[in-house]
Amino acid sequence: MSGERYNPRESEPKWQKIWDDAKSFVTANDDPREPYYVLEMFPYPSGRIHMGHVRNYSMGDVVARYYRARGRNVLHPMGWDAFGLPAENAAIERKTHPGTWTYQNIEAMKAQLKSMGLSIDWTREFATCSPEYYKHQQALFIDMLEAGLITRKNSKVNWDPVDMTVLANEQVIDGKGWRSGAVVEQRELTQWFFKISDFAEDLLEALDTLTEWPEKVRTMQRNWIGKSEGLRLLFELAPSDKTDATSIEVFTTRPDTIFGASFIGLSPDHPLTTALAANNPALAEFVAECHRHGTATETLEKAEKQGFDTGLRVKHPVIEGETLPVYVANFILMDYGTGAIFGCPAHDQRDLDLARKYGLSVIPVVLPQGADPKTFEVGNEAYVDAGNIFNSGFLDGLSIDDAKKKIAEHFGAQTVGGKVQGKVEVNYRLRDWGISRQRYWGCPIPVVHCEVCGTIPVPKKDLPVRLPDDVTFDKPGNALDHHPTWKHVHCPQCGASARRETDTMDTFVDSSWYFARFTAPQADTPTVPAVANRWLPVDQYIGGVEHAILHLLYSRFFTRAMKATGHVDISEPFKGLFTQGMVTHETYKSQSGEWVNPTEIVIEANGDTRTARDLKTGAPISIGSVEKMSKSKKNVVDPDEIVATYGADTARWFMLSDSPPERDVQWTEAGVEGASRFQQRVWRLVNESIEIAKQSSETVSDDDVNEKLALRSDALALRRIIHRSVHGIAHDIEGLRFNRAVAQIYELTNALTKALGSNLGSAQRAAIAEGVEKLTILLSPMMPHLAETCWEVLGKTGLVADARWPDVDPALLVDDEVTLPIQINGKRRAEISVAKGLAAAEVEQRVLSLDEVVRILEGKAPKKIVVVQDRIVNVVV
Ligand code: ANZ
Ligand code: ZN
Repeated sequence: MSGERYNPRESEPKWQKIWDDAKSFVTANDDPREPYYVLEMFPYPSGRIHMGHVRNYSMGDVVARYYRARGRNVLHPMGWDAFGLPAENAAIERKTHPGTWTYQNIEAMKAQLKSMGLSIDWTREFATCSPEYYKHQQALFIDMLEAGLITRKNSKVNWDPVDMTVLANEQVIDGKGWRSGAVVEQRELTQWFFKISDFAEDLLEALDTLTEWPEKVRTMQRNWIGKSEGLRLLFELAPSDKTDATSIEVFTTRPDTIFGASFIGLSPDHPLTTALAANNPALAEFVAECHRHGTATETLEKAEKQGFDTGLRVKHPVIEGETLPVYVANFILMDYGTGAIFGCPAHDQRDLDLARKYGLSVIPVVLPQGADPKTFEVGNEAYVDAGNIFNSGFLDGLSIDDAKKKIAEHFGAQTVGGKVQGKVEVNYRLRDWGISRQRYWGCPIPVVHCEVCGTIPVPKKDLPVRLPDDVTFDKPGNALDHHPTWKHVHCPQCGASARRETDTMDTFVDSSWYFARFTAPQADTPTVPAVANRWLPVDQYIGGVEHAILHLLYSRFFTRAMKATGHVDISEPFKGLFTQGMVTHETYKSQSGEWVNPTEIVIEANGDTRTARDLKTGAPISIGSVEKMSKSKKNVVDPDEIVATYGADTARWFMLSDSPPERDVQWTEAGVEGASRFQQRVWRLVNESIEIAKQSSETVSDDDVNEKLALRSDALALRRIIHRSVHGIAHDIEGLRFNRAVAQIYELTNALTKALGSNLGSAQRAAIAEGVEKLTILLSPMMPHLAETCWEVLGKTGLVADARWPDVDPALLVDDEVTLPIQINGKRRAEISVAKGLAAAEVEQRVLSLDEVVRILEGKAPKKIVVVQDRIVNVVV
């Protein structure tokens, strides 16, 4: 055996089957041990796993296996985020059912995940597209509807008139549908909304309690919720024949800049705009043009600022006798604040862009520290930072904050048209979550529209509202709506003919509570609250930072909504969050500029320069930059091929070893080969230690090893390394510093390899036996298959997957060596380094064998030796 190379292709499937048969990773809810819940963001079943998945799941698996070894009852489930548009598109292309495509992909990807040897409890697996799952989601919807957490309201949507569907903001590109290329229209549709904005303050405040989340994610959520405090102000309209309105109400967070106001801006959807446009075709055309460009905040931010002068004017509220023009501007949203602003170009970039375009005045009123008030000007960049107020009458000289207070008091004492001015208002950027999608492949919204009774939830006993199987995708739009019979039902309340809701839920709903369902995936209620409360919150959630905002915020909202409806008793779903970096790879291009896959080339290294050639033709290939693996750049590596070539353990090891987990990791051939060589090194080490291990290991307990070793300092030194590794690796895994844990395993392996040799004393043999056994356990979270094989050849009983994490002898962690001066007859003659706390007898013995001491003693025995522990050695001759 010992001469043979380790063969992962043989060993990996073998252990996977043994784990399966032994139900090693099946978790019982009634296990009395302390629970630990680790979860990786579940995948969308696109068809194949990619290296990003390999990295994500390797990390989660290390955590899961580690906490199992620590004696925790670990929940580590897996499922499929299985609804969504790609399945419908595939169905259209391949003329199959979206479900067929989805379940085929699940099967393929599950086989891939299994080949990675992940310690997953597959008995808890589910796909969100199965009626067994979405039936409970429908029940949750009904509970939330009854609890007032859901509303139905009109809302503007991006409508693609060719595909006949609503588009998400991200699907509108330059005002056109991403698939059809058709000019997108704005339509008012009645849609279902989750009232997430009711929770804005709570979602914001509770971020402070999420101390195990990355700060950057908390910041992103804070910004998304976007709390701002400001004032509502009324601007009195100068009399005009164009409108009967007497004032315009604006929302501002910067009332301190009021002396710098140079216009009033209205949203294209402001009621006053609509009223004016009715009699003004040019304005109507301007509004229509704004609508064509979509209302996504990002789109608006990027779009060129456009305005339309309505000809109306308002009175300046603080400058006697002055008036300001009223513009309609494309960047003002109707659903924020009041849908109207006062523009202060000097201190707001959007206002400045508009002012420059239409020649409006730009009056700076905030003076940067140290700037000269006589010469300070604003060019094409608004000044948005701190300073003192100037050009502002009674506000001059104040800081921004003091000016805000003063102007609020000033307005608070005024009325315009009978209304008190200056109402303090808190606003949130967070909007209610619109979940209606006009798509087939999603969770049906369980309501019925009855002309008599209105909108009636489907009775729970009738759930699930199943998707019909006999659908066609030959027409654009929603296949549910086209279905000849599905939507025609009787009203659950009065029995009259009624219409089923044909919208389905946003797929983000599916992923907003799956972590709770995993705790009792077969229950006939959405959760079993007692069980869910025991497992939740998830101790460690791991996934991509691309989900930092929506998915995590929706899940946080949903957990609160589930609490309000009695399904869980917690508010925060994820106690610890970790966002891993991406997997990158070099890019390659042919002479003609086409991307080339890494498998189609050979690389030659010549000193520091590397060149690439086409594997088949020998044509030169240029080596490009390192980028995130993506199909479009062809710089992807297929996990299946890696597993087939090197084995899963090697792939896992490399993914964990090369970079800190929050950073990007670059996949390289050299790196994966290094990981593979390390695997063989461990294997050789273990094989060479088999005899030693078998002789000593079973009889060695920590206590008697210490005794036996007391006299053998290199054995002791090795034991220190072993115990420090056990301790340090645990610490690094708990802190998710996998690359550092890996580095320590390298060190331990080196130390053990070095210790092997001939003429080993019994203490050394015991230490090596101990070290190899512990190394196997330390290795098992990362290279679980290799670890099992080592465990087996070492003659250990059971599975290493069930082995306890080794105990640490704290005495062995005190690593410091001390250097003791040696005085002979009161004169310092030599020194010796020994482990701190080393027994006097051992120190004495080692001192007496030192060359210098031997020389001075000239063969005589000393009269006396005094060892002051850790301080000094006095020898009297
Ligand atoms: C005057 C002003 C002067 C403003 C200045 C800013 C800078 P936050 O902080 O994000 O809440 N605003 C108000 N309602 C708006 C709407 N519906 N659409 C677009 N912009 C709107 O932003 C509040 C500021 O954004 C408000 O303060 C208002 O412009 C603008 F030097 O008022 B400000
Ligand atoms: Zn009815």
